Amino acid sequence: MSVDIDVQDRVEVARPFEQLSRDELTRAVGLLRSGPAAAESFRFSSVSLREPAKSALKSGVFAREAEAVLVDRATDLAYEAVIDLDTSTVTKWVELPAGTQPPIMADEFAECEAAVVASPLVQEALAKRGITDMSLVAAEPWSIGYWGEDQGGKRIMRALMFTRLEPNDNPYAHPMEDFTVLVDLNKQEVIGIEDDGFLHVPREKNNYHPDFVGPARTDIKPIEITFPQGRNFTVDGNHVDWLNWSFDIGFTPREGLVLHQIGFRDKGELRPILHRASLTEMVVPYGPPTRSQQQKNAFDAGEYNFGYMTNSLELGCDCLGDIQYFDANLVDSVGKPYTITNAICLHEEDDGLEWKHWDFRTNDAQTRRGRRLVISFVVTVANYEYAFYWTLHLDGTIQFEIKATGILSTGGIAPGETTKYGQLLNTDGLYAPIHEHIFNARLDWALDGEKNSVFEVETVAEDTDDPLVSPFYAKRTLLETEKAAAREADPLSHRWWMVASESRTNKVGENTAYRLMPTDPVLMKKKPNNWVTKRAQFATKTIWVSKYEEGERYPAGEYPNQSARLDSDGLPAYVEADESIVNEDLVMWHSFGLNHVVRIEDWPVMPKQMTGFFIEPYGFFDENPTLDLPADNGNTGTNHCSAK
Ligand code: ABN
Ligand code: CU
Repeated sequence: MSVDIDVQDRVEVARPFEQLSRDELTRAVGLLRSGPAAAESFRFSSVSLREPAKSALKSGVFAREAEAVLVDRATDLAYEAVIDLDTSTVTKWVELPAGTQPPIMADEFAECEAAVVASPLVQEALAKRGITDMSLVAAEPWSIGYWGEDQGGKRIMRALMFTRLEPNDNPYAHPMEDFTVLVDLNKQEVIGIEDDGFLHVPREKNNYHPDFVGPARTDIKPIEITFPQGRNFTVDGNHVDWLNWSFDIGFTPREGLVLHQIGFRDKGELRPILHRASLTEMVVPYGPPTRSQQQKNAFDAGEYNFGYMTNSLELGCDCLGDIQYFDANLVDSVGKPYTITNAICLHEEDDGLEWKHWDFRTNDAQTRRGRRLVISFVVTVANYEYAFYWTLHLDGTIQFEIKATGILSTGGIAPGETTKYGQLLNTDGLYAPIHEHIFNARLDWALDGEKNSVFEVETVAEDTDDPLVSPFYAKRTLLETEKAAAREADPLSHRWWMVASESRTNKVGENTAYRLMPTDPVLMKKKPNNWVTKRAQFATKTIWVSKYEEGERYPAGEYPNQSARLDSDGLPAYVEADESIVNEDLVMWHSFGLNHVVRIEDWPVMPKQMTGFFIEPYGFFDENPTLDLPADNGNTGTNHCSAK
């Protein structure tokens, strides 16, 4: 089904990246239901805004479109659709190759768990472990990945098994090691039990909940953050202006929060920095050699859709201060729109010291405090929470930070044994396996214009035998092609990457630039021939740079779920043509994260572990752009930070 539409029919939409309203979602689903997806067997993996192409954005005229991904449970086939909301037409309806598995739907999680606990085979295996109360059993559906064997087009998950000792007990304290259950999601039935016969289930209670840990301390006094003269930011729909910064907020089922058209107002001129910035993927490989630990690997964005796992945030809990929230509109698997209220939190914070100098000769001290704007959201992926923070600083720095918290994914060993592959959590055979969280952020640059180039910069010493003179300098290497730009970090040479404009120079004649500082450069620890590594090629390099192509959106490809090899999609495919990236429209992909060598302190709930990166101006401005900060820090007239 394809319809030609005259471009003149288009209405100009003021906000190109504003997510679909519930009404628009209802219309998109309705058009599919009254068209190609009429059969009840169709499930909606996602329906969301189809972002206008860059070419259309430039013309200022673009359609309001929805894109949808569906699964037909009757045939195991998946479909992609595009719906033109201006003309109320389904303009694309494409059957995907057999075996393509769209991300797991939130409803499938619950359906999978229900099928597992209802299975007599499972109940029999549980009885061998002394577990008979099914209401206490927790089956946790994990993507099955790919291990060299095709699943014949079936949509399958593997449930890890846990139990609770009472209804609000922590199931992760009671894992059943090497006992897993395979479920056909489209048929909602158990198709296999993998029971390696390890029967010990750790039974010590370990819980973080106040019902278990007892009274909270009472010695903490309140903190309040107020803006007595009003906020420093303004919000118009999904557009935000804050001091020098300007950007649009978007939200997709796959990525959750997306920032669009990030620019900095420099002496009155709005200068573009990033066309689009988002966290696009994460993979979690596990270290222990046992079957069920090796089988664990999750592409949390591509297989589960971060947007669907987004929390509704609470004032004073997730964010503190004068908060602006944004809701997220999604559809459930039968296409019914729903809203996650307060899905995104935006607020301003004090940023500590911005700069200072005390002139000891004159006894003049100048001190300026910084501010930062934080735009955040939090997802829960079964056991884990990830809180994602984009932070804009007054000096032009953009920081991305992730707090990993929640509950460890645990394993069981025989009581009294130890393992080098993880951290014992108690003496009843409970341990937490070593694993990695390797994230990938997609940075679609527009630095002072569409055309940019990338340089690698390292601090190098010149060869010399002279004990008195040993020069060193920052060496720049232009990365000329896509393959040459797949690079690893080297913290000892202080290696980082600089994105330079090709159309603008600063006051000393250098091309204006920003730099990516890879502060947490972990890479895939599994060997190259392992299936997880093959499927998560993005996690084998710290940065990748691809020439912008519409549709190149996700580092592990459009459909990583159950996908065999992802080198036909995702980053390996995006750079395969090895195109020139000099003076081009560029996308940078940064892999970073945590090697989670678990601590006993990470249990029973993990105090935040941080990871992230910075992008900083590097010759973008002609001088420190915060010289104009007031010495009174906004408290009119006090000037108390300018003192003799
Ligand atoms: N947090 C790991 C995970 C991912 C997907 C499903 C279950 C658990
Ligand atoms: Cu972890």
